[in-house]
Amino acid sequence: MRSPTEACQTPHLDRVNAPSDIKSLTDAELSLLADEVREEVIASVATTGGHLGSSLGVVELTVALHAVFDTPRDKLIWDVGHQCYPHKILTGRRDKMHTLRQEGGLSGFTKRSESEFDPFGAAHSSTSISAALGFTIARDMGEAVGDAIAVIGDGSISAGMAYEAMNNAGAMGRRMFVILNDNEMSIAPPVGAMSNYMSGLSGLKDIASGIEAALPGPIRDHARRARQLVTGAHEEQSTLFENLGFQYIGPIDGHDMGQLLSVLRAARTRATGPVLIHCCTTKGKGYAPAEASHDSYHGVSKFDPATGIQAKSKPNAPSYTQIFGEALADEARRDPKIVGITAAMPGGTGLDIFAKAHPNRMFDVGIAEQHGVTFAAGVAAGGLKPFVAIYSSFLQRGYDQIVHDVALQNLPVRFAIDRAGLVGADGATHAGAFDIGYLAALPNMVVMAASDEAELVHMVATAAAYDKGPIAFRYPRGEGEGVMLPEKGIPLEIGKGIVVRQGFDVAILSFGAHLGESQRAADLIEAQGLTVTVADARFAKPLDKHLIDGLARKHSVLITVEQGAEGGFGAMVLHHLANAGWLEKSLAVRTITLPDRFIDQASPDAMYADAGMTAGDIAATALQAAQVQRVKVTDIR
Ligand SMILES: Cc1ncc(C[n+]2csc(CCOP(=O)(O)OP(=O)(O)O)c2C)c(N)n1
Repeated sequence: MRSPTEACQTPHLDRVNAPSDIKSLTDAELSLLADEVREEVIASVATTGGHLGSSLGVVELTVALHAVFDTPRDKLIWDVGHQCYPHKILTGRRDKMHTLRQEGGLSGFTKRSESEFDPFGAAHSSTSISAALGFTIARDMGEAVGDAIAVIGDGSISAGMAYEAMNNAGAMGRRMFVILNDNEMSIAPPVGAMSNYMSGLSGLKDIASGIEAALPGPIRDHARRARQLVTGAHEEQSTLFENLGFQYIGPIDGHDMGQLLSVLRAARTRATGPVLIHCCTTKGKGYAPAEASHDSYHGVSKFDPATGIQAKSKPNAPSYTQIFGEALADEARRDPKIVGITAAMPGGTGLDIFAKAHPNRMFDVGIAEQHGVTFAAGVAAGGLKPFVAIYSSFLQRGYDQIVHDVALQNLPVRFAIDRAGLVGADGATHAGAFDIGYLAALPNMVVMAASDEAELVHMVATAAAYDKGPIAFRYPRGEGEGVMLPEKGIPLEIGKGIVVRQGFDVAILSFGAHLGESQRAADLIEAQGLTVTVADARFAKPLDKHLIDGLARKHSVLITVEQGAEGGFGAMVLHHLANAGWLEKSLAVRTITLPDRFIDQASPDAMYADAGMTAGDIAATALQAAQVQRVKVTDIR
């Protein structure tokens, strides 16, 4: 297999098949290795797309960590894992980098099943310190584990979980390492008091006393001078991290191989308790288009390495995300009580559009979904109308807050749930699979799903108008169906679905954005001589029992369809059918859901095919249920 940079000279990288090979390089050669790794990252992400900026920022750090620590015995844990491309290149996956984020290829994050050098999988942020502490305990209780090193960004360390872990680790006092990768960026510019605090730290404190003696003089002196110049702070002034029980080392220049190696070697030799090394880096380092870009090329599509220009496919229709942002901004023009809340994802959720129109009514809480949900509960209790826009998979973080702070108190928080269903290249960690089930289980909650972008506009209006309690609406990643958009959203009747196609034999009851696929399935079924009713349920809670009873009464087959896991909409419908006595009659019922397994990355279409949710799959299921034996399932698929 031709490596993407075969044309470039990579003499040092060519010698590295595993981190053990790095140990034989001199310090000067390690710098050259880092340069080659950087070129390799640029060349390979140019062909696949991915998290470029974050990976470029940690090239030197990755080389230095592998040079000093003894992986895989030592456990190197990358928070989020989106910056791990240099790590993948150095840990035996170089020749597979061209498959990154593609079907059957390397994951875009760390993944235990992919490599022994990925001791802990990730993709959701702020888990690394907890996991590292867990490995530390395993080591101290005699397992074959070395040191644990968590590498966490300044954005990710803003989340509560990171502080829960440091609180615990600091009190335990066991030897472990946290590398704070401070590039002063999250996806968007980081927000919050902690972010300000860390910026202030640049220069505040120098080398922790136990380790100081092991460092070369110039580094010690440089840090001390920086501290005094910048802050005038006293020698004995402590950082927050020290108050939490960590030895604080830094700040150091995360692109200076000499500094990195000295500090890491000293820390590894001397540390007796938890150590935090504050490492300053530049997101997108070493690639001019990334360094110059407003988002440091956090996530890119394929691009031309010479110019940095990304290949953007021309969308046929605006994205659901954009439609949501515009619809909410429009509602908010008429309703001054509406506010928007995001957890560090203003661009990803479309709330940047809302913020442009209503800058004082948008709140970015940082990567803090739990806090964001309870904050919204407070905002609602205070009399406003909060719209919390969070991806389905990240909302999982805020679940107890949804139960305890929102649903139990019946507070009218509006949940805009983006990235519902399978999402493509980000894979299983980002799949919006569970929200229907986990929300529909809750008393007081209203749960809607948009079947197209016009429905989304109406659901935004419905949520704005609905004040009786919490309400959620889900919609998928990517572009809409291309339907005409209404001038203005009209609130839907709560708990009412609609029939969009009338037949007599088979009924397909779709919840959400698989309505188009359901229609295509109906075409396939009708080609076999049966007629099909297709209904858009709109609501998983409250269920439109009248609609369901009507479908059950008039058809011999009822199929539910949803872009979510078992235990969601289909389960809600089955509860009703069972309790209403329909299952004792001659009705064949089937539920089309995501299967009970995690689905690896591919294109969304390929992932839905893997899930058994294509129009052909739905039609085959319906025909089998209708006992149309003459049709072979394989024919129709
Ligand atoms: C729980 C959770 N919420 C949101 C995200 C989306 N997300 C991915 S990376 C990122 C920013 C991380 O910033 P930082 O830790 O500073 O790393 P950098 O990309 O700057 O290197 C965010 C918000 C996530 N992965 N997990």
